[in-house]
Amino acid sequence: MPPSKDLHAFKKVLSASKNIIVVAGAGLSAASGIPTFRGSGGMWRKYDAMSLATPESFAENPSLVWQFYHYRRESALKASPNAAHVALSSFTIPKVRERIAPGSDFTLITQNVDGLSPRSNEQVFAQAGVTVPDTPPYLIEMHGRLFDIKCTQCDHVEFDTSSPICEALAGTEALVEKKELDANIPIENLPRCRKCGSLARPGVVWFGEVPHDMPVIDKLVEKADLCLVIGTSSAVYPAAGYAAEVADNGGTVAVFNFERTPGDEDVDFLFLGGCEEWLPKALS
Ligand code: BJW
Ligand code: ZN
Repeated sequence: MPPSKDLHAFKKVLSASKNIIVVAGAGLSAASGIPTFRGSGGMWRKYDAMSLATPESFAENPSLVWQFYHYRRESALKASPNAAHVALSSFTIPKVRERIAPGSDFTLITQNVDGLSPRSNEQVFAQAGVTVPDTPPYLIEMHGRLFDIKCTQCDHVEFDTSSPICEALAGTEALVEKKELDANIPIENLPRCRKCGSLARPGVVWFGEVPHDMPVIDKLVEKADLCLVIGTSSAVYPAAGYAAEVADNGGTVAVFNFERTPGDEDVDFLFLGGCEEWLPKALS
């Protein structure tokens, strides 16, 4: 049977679900003006992922990789959460969720590193005047954060939203836009660890590295009876495998995406279009 696009039927399933997870990707932030990775307009069309998003590429050319991430940091700082982030933040608040899916737990597992989900949470929770309990975790940034600066030697991590992150990178975002990355910034002028002075790197998870909070995520996926897959091409593992695992365990899967993605023919619900349009309707 093809996936249903019946929002009313989805809301009925949502209201009866107890362990709800969202697996989100770059499409969640697309309406905030942050480019996705794959597909038309995606960053990996313009840049080679393997020469920017691997530990090996950083070891070979930290200047080039830092320019790319400085550009990404500056874009994220200028962006604001969109209606999809806000709908998810609102759904995170227990007293809001109680009206929609009584007695349920909820966790947003995002692959995004742009900080828009935590910023949206801060704003929405403050506006509602609530503190949300930490158990279960309500937000997991499994691919790290653009604003974490991580030491290559002592592993010290510091959250730093300075703009620019260091003087040598100031203004180089224009070069990235023109695809004229300049690989010649001396290593001593790149971001350094505040603790030991060694070269620091962006605190994101590159290909070949283990995503954050894996044991916690594994338990959440195992328990989930509803999985919403939002704005991800489902091309990168382990996140790409979560929906199938929930389905194998008898749970329901709903995909929200602009376009068709691998495996979506087997899901229960498929809502094609912008998640910033769908989520405010689906989660209220
Ligand atoms: C909209 C929209 C709108 C647009 N509304 N929708 C086979 C099995 C298992 C693993 C592997 C395997 N083969 C290879 C691997 C390893 C590798 C991998 O998956 N490679 C693939 C290429 C095959 N994975 C890893 O290396 C991971 N680590 C790992 O596996 O460790 C081993 C281990 C795991 C667990 C336990 C123990 C050990 C690490 C992966 C790290 C990925 N890093 C990046 C860069 C992060 C830093 C940065 O941001 O620069 O993460 S790559 C990039 O892709 C980024 C993203 O988080 C990730 C996913 O992309 P996403 O979010 O799906 O974006 P897009 O652009 O692909 O899709 C956007 C979607 O939105 C599209 O579908 C649009 O249609 C849609 N859209 N507008 C709704 N308005
Ligand atoms: Zn250090």
